[in-house]
Amino acid sequence: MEIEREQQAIAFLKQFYKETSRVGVSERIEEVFQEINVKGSYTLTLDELTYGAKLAWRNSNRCIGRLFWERMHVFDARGARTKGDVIEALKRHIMYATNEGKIIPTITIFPEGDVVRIWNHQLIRYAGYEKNGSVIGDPASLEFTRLCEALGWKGNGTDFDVLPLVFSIKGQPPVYYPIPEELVKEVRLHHPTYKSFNDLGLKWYAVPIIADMRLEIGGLSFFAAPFNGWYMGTEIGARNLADDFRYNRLEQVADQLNIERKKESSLWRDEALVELNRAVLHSFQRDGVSIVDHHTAAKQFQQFMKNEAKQQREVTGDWTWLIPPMSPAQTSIFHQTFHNEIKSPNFFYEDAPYQ
Ligand code: HEM
Ligand code: NRG
Repeated sequence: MEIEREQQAIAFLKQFYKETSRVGVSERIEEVFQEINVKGSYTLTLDELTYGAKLAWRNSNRCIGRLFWERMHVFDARGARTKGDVIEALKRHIMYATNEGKIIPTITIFPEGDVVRIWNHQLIRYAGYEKNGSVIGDPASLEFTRLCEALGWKGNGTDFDVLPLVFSIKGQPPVYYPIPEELVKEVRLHHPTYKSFNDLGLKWYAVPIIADMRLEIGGLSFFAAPFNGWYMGTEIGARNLADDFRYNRLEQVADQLNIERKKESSLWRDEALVELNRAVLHSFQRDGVSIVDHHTAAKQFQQFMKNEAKQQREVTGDWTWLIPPMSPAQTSIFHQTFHNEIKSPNFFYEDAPYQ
């Protein structure tokens, strides 16, 4: 265990010193060895932690947004000990990252190990309720919503109830904390030309903040390290609101826009998808909330690959996730192949602390 940690520490420190043109890596490695021998673990400097988090993003094979990997704000919350500390750090993250719509890619890193666990999938997400056979809200949140209710939380029962923050500190029961409304930016969906679209009453939250992945840097694990960028429009318009196992709103969109849906071959689904996705991009832009369309995102990813090639680094990728869910063959990503090797630092799935 310690040998492996030492190896990973060495590999990370070498990469960090090389890529940031620092001198003195052997001294730093010696220092880390000493620390591991005495304490069984070691502490990253703030510079190492910051660069390591950025590398974890750069190595995220499924992420199309990696062009901006060097531009992420890192909050060091390794000193968080109490419930109050955790709540303050999470609120600060939401506020700072939202930035009144001009979203700032941000990560907050809690103490090493699993002392703090965040139970939410994303810090901001909508609840889902089963009500005599049908679902209100987000079906993806059914189980987590029941858990929140078991902890004592009660939602309003709408399609868009923001779930509370839920986390635990080792040795203590989980706590929930409703996010103050003024911290949660949302965008009501309007269509640029079809005014009747507004009557669908759709909206989505501004900032996706993944909170349930483990950050690994130099053999150390940070189980609580929520991170965010901004949305790519299709995540909302082609998946969250469209999937039949999510909000499943394509039929309603088609009906509202008088798109005839008698025959599959009329491609009414595709037409409704396009209009829904136009509405998503238009509405975020209208409200000054950062968002990227999938064509632009694919071009940015191409630029990322070019930058990496220039640094003589291989870009690893997971093609099945990188291609957008709309018109994938219209992006260059579709016509390429990627080596799906998992490098470290990186983000990893973990079993939920509940179940
Ligand atoms: C996945 C876009 C920032 C790490 C994704 C996906 C998209 C995306 C479209 C696929 C999601 C899905 O299909 O569910 C973007 C955009 C960003 C951004 C537009 C804007 C800056 C970030 C940041 C990080 C990150 C800041 C981490 C520091 C990841 C990871 C995944 C992912 C780990 C895979 C998630 C999973 O396996 O469930 N990203 N991303 N991304 N992104 Fe990014
Ligand atoms: N598809 C999910 C979010 C996954 C991550 N996407 C990002 N990440 N854009 C959804 O809620 O639709 N990011 O860090 O910006």
